[in-house]
Amino acid sequence: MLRLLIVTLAVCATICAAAQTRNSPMEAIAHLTGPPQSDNTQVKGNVTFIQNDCGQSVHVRIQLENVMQGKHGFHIHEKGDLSNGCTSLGGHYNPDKVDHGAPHHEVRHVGDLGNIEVNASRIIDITYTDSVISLSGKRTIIGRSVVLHELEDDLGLGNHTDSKKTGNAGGRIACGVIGIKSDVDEWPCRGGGADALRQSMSIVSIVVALIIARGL
Ligand SMILES: [Cu+2]
Ligand SMILES: [Zn+2]
Repeated sequence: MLRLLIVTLAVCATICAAAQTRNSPMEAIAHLTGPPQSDNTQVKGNVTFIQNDCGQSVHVRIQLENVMQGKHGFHIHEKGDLSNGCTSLGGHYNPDKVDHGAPHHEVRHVGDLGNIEVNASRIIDITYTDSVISLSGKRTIIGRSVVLHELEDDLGLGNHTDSKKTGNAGGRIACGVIGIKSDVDEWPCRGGGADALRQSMSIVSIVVALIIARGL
């Protein structure tokens, strides 16, 4: 009887843990536009973000047109305030208050997504993955912004005084606020630490139940 109870407990704990795993990805989108350029065209397009589960890497798809050929700094900025166009979006999203860097550097702003390189077609459609930004948890990028710069980001390796702050990437040629794209009623993992604690408690209860069951 006791054994049956413990097995039931183990099964329940497994289901509880499984119930916390999402099976539909979280998606966000920023629609980018910018001021008229020297040839009167305007950069426009979308940047979409997909995260399959809380704490996992984010897939970033960048689809833009009318971008001048060459390399352009590409960042997440801290604010979602478009009241004064791209200029009111604040600096790079940098909750750790560290130096600017490259996406693959140990030390970088959360918002440092490096450069995108555009060819003569002036159109870009690329997808890559970043393991530092997140759509969920305490440091979600939802409500913040995407900024595309005029110049190449020197990734914190240049001699300019702004190198360790902004990568000296020049003006802002396009921007957009990151909003929710998924069909979700409640955004998951907002609790951050609390969610992680609940998840680890479920795992602990499974392990304890299995140890007791084996002992009987
Ligand atoms: Cu920037
Ligand atoms: Zn930065």
